Amino acid sequence: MPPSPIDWSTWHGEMLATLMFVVRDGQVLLIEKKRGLGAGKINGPGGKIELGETPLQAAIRETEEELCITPHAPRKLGELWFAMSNHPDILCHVFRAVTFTGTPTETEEATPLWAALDAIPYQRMWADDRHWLPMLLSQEPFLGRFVFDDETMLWSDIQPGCGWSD
Ligand code: 8DG
Repeated sequence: MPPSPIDWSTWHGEMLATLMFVVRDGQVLLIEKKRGLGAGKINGPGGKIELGETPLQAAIRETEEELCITPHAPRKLGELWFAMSNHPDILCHVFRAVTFTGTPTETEEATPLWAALDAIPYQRMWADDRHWLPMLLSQEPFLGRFVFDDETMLWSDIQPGCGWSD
């Protein structure tokens, strides 16, 4: 990978967002996203952090809104820093949970989809996901930084994280 086109020391996320991955019985709960950034792709539930919310609160709310389930005791395992060409830059907090209440249900925003941990549909996901989702699934903290031109990943770097607080 060439040197970063971005000076990350002065970078900041203009939009703050979350992702939530529920892992149970050898499967991970994903969504087919129906609208917003990344519509048509497969992802974890998530979205923008609203004013006054913590990342953890936002991650739980978005999962409730998109899938009608409440994840329990999610643990933050990563941050994703996205420098984007055609969208405000995004700082995304990534959580993992192993229990939840409710039944994953299709909503206007998302269709639920359980994927086996050895058959994750990376070809239908954002290009960076194959680089960090395995770390999240095996509970290794990470910091991923990415430069995108539209939906093309131009640069990427993943570092092991030092452990995150929520
Ligand atoms: P909402 O807050 O109104 O529910 O949704 P929104 O305004 O449509 O926000 P959003 O489009 O859902 O926010 C973008 C979501 O996509 C957010 O959860 C972060 C996530 N996301 C990116 N880039 C990437 C990526 O490269 N990989 C993955 N897995 N997720 C990404 O923005």
